[in-house]
Amino acid sequence: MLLSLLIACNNTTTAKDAISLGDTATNADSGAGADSAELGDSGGDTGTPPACPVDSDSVTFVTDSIAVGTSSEGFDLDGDGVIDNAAALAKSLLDPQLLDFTANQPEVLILQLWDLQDWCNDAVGVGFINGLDTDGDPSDNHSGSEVFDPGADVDADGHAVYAGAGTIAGSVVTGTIFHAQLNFGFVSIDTATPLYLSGTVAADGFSGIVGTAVDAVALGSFLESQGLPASLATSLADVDTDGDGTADAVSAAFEVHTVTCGIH
Ligand SMILES: [Ca+2]
Ligand SMILES: [Ca+2]
Ligand SMILES: [Ca+2]
Repeated sequence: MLLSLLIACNNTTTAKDAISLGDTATNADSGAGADSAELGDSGGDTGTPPACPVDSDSVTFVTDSIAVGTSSEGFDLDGDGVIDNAAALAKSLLDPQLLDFTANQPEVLILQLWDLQDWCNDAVGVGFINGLDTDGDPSDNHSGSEVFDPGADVDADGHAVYAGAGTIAGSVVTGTIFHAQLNFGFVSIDTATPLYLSGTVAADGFSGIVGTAVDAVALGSFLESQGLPASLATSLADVDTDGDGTADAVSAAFEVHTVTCGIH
């Protein structure tokens, strides 16, 4: 299970701690408090303090594994105190599509962090980049050294245009990306809520949960393009983004694992 990796610097952080952060402000507070206590324990227990220092304008990680999260994994997108992950109901249908996407397609999902000085305690910029594998060979995409074309998804500073703010505390990273467009080849889907992430991060990558909601109509078009029924999206809709009393977006959370990569 990916979440078993949520132990690098904070060896008592549980999956629930890491993913129940619909209220990001509250979660960031509690995470920071717990981490300051645990870091000393971690070092004493293992005798190997985490490698915290880093000084990098930006780091980029490519997704090498993505699967739909379970119904208990995700974020509270509508503020009612309950995790929202309607896509969990379609996990068995969607996971094979995601596996094929990750293994075989030239489009890649890249997580970027910047203004990064300390792997264990820092405020950072976070963003998502739809990258393109330009060598026609997907077999080296997860080698740790592949370089992808970020296209128009980075600004003049080389930072993701789909950006937000994040916090690293005890190597647990939480972040909010205010809006993103996710490119699955010939179909792009805009997020209908912010995109949240929570997991562990270190020099070799991020591992954790990424969650958001997408417009039900747009998702229906995407499903149709994949040979799946468009009506599935309507039936899964659970988030009312415009406040008219009718759910119009589908919440979705994913278990994401990444490895290092470059962009040019
Ligand atoms: Ca909720
Ligand atoms: Ca490649
Ligand atoms: Ca609505």
